[in-house]
Amino acid sequence: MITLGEYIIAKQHDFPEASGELSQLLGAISLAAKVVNREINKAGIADIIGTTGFENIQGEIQQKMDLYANDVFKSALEARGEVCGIASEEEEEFITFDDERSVNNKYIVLMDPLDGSSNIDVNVSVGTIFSIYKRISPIGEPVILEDFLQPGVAQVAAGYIIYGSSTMLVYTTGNGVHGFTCDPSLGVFYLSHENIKIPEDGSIYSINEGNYLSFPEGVKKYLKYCQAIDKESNRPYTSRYIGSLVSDFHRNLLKGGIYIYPSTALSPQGKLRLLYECNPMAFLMEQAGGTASDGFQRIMEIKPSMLHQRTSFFCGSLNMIAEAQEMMNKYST
Ligand code: AHM
Ligand code: MG
Repeated sequence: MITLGEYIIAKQHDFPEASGELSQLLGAISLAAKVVNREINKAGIADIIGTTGFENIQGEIQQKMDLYANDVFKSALEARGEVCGIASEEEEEFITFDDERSVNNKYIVLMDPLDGSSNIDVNVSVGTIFSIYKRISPIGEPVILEDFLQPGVAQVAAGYIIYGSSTMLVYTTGNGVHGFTCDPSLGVFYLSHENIKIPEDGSIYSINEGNYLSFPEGVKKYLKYCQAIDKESNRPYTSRYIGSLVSDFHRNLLKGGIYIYPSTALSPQGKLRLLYECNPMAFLMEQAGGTASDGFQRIMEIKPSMLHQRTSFFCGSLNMIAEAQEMMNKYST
């Protein structure tokens, strides 16, 4: 049984310049995950389900657990003293850690502390997503917006925690994707899924089909392709949509599949956020042998201009994304 901490130390040669910093940083993230997990597990009997009555910067109703998770991850990252700033879905502006130790750090973290949080009220799996970059501003000075607006290709690490039937932490530092399952009796993450690879041909498609009428023509055509009967390519595919990105992504990663959140009437730029939802998932997906695009171009090459920027998101098995992109190019340009 190899723990997360042991594994990171054993793999430190993958990431020599970070030496102990990355293990400290992932240690802070895994500690915060255990605290959030403990609260989620008792959601029905503690006063933590439901909304706060407030909206976040993106006009979305904040759940009590959104704010709780945000505070837990923020405090854990600040206390560990390995990052110089963070950005979060729940915070309008990025946060600078400018005490003497933090200002000399190299790394920043972007996160969605609790993705899919409205699902907690109905006991459905949710997740935390994180993305780690090296700052581009000089060490010793406070972080600046440009540190957070780097394209996904500059990520040094990314991952998620899924609070599901078991709690898992899955991460990459650019050398494969590795998954750890939490033993709840010990509160320890053990290596359970080393070097995860997504099948090149999947047979699951995940999309909120209720928005069908306002999907781009290319997406409509692709959905009809998924539903067509063709023995050779194993169609019709199976439709699975949880409405919790981490859960939909995790299932498709293990089984093979495609996740699509395209532009819709309600979300003309797409719903998901580039910096702390799509980029980290794209990095993981590419490392697992899959791919991620906005329908036309690689997600990780998009140059962000805003912290809370949204994008269309197509993510999953190589050949499924290729087919969907072909339809986009043919019908939606
Ligand atoms: P959130 O960050 O506010 O929780 O929103 C992101 C979530 C994703 O987890 C999920 O894939 C998507 O929104 C579901 O959206 P919809 O309900 O429109 O299908
Ligand atoms: Mg989210």
